[in-house]
Amino acid sequence: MQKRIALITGATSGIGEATARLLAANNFNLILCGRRQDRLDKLQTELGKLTSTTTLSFDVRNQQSVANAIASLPDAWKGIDVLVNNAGNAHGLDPIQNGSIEDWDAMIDINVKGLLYVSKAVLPVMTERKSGHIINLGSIAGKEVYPNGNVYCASKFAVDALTRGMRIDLNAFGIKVTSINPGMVETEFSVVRFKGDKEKADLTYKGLIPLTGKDIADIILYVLQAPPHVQLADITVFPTAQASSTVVKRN
Ligand code: NDP
Ligand code: 8X3
Repeated sequence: MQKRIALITGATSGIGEATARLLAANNFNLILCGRRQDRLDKLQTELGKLTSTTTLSFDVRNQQSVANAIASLPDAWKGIDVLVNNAGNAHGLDPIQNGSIEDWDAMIDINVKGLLYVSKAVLPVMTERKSGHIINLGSIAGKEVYPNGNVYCASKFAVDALTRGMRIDLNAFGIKVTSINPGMVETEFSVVRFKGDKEKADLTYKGLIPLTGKDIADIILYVLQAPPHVQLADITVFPTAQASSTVVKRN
């Protein structure tokens, strides 16, 4: 079977990195993206033993960098079959009246505009070939608002709306669009949210078994291995200990 080309944003950590590892072992060639070139290099060295890989380092907030990076791909890499729009983070967890403008800008610019910029750069090849698959990392935060989640939730509600909009607009081109909406996944997510405070980050997962990046990667692989006529639209996944954003059973 011919290998498909998958471009993964946010491949330097967490869900994106786990997805890269799993897809490398399952018949995909990979375009690994992130800002931290050292991590991209390390991952490329590791996964290069399993499949063909290339790396692109850009900040999804910068539209010109996104467009330039994707345009710079050699011809052999231009036929992207799968786009995993995964890059994103929460910045802060504050009541709206105390929120930082810098955090708000980061979340809207990365989680919403960044996803749009990358999609805009990749879509021409998919619409031209009338095939492709876009997987957007949403969140339970895009389905329910929780205390102090305000702007992060808004950014993920936007991802939910964009996923639905993409599915409608790209229907005529035979392009599949899937959103995956996890609850708590232990990655660098909370360390970023709490600005490097690892102790505070660890409290998020205290007394429960959270999901791992690999759990989400398994779902992504399942979605990508569905037969051509099957389009998984929307998957919400929790750790067993979690029932909603706010209902969590801890030991
Ligand atoms: P991590 O912090 O572990 O990974 C985030 C990734 O996004 C990194 O690879 C980072 O790469 C990349 N990234 C962040 N900002 C930028 C930027 N400006 N430009 C380019 N890349 C960027 O978090 P997760 O793996 O948990 O998060 C991945 C996705 O899953 C996010 O969209 C998140 O919202 C979503 N999610 C996470 C959940 C969780 O509980 N962890 C639950 C639900 C959804 P680099 O810093 O090298 O640029
Ligand atoms: C990440 C999950 O619950 O912290 O999107 O919003 S949560």
